[in-house]
Amino acid sequence: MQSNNKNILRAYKGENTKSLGRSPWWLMRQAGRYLPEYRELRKTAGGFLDMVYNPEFASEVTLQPIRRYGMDGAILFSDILVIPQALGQKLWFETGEGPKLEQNFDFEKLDLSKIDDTLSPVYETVSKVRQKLKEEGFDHTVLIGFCGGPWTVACYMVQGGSSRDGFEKVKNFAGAKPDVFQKVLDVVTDASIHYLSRQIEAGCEAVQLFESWAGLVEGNEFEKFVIRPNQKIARAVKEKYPDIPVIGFPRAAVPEDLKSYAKEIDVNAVGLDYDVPLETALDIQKTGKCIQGNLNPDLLLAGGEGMKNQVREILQSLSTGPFVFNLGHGVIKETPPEHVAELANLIKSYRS
Ligand code: 1CP
Repeated sequence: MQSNNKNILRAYKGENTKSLGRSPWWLMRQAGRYLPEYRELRKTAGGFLDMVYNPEFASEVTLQPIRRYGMDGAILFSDILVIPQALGQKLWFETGEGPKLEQNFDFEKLDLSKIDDTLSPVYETVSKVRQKLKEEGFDHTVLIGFCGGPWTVACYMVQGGSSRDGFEKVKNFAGAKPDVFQKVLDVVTDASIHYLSRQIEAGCEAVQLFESWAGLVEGNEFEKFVIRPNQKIARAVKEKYPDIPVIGFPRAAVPEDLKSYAKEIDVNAVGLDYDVPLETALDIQKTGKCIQGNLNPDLLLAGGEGMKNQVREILQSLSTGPFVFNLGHGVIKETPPEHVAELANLIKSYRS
């Protein structure tokens, strides 16, 4: 099968679910700790980053959910924070605490020239995943590459890790040192363009920009910190690889900002979180863009009738236009794998 005939790519490019038979689907964080086989492999690999930079382990983990559930999209196993690490800021993961990045790093030292020294194992993972998908007969499954949105990546870089207070420190930093903050955004943007290009050259068939903290800014700041850098990345990718769909996921953006994001940025698809009002989703879909989303991960965790009802509601409302089923955010690690199996059956048996 020609890769550009795969249904999920047709949906990203604007075809209606009706002409595809059923909605294509995949789940953010589908490769991860809710799967026993992931936890098993993780024990052998050592740390999370040891897994990311080992193409054999990372390709296996990417394939694990596909072997169980046959999603239409396989998300590359990596992390958005490999970019700051490749640019020279130290990165590590502390058990139970999540990511940590070197504090008081001198952002003048960010160095774009050697990022592939760190990132080349990720490109090798991409080739391995494509090869395994082919060998194992997953002809309908596309490999989706990704990077973080520059605003989200910069939040972690300035904060030095996760935040419990909505990255207050980052907002203060951006206000006190606007030039330095802009430089961080610019370097991360350029690194992301390079990183996505290399992922595509190694075999990724679509790419997603994870702008998970988009909702922390609004209006002018949203324009400056989220729209502009995302637009620069989307445009550069489209210019070089016009056939590769670009998906933007500006999580928790307010409806007005979300609509501007969809209108101003050259993305094929917009990922929605579970709080987005249906009218906003339909307004965006009417402009010809594909919508991706947006089951609440808490409902997948709980399973049962609550999940079934919301899945049907989403499929009914959104599968009249170009649509790819996903969650509104990542799979929660306590989610029973059987609930994902049930979700797969619901999506595969639903006809719009
Ligand atoms: O095994 C473990 O303990 C590590 C948990 C883990 C995993 C499975 C982390 C640490 N990253 C990942 C993989 C990952 N991260 C993928 C590929 C696999 C898949 O999706 O199935 C992707 C696309 C990401 C993207 C990512 N990393 C985002 C954007 C999406 C989102 O969740 O909002 C963000 C914000 C990160 C940072 C990060 N990395 C890891 C954690 C726990 C976090 C979040 C920290 C926080 O909550 O602030």
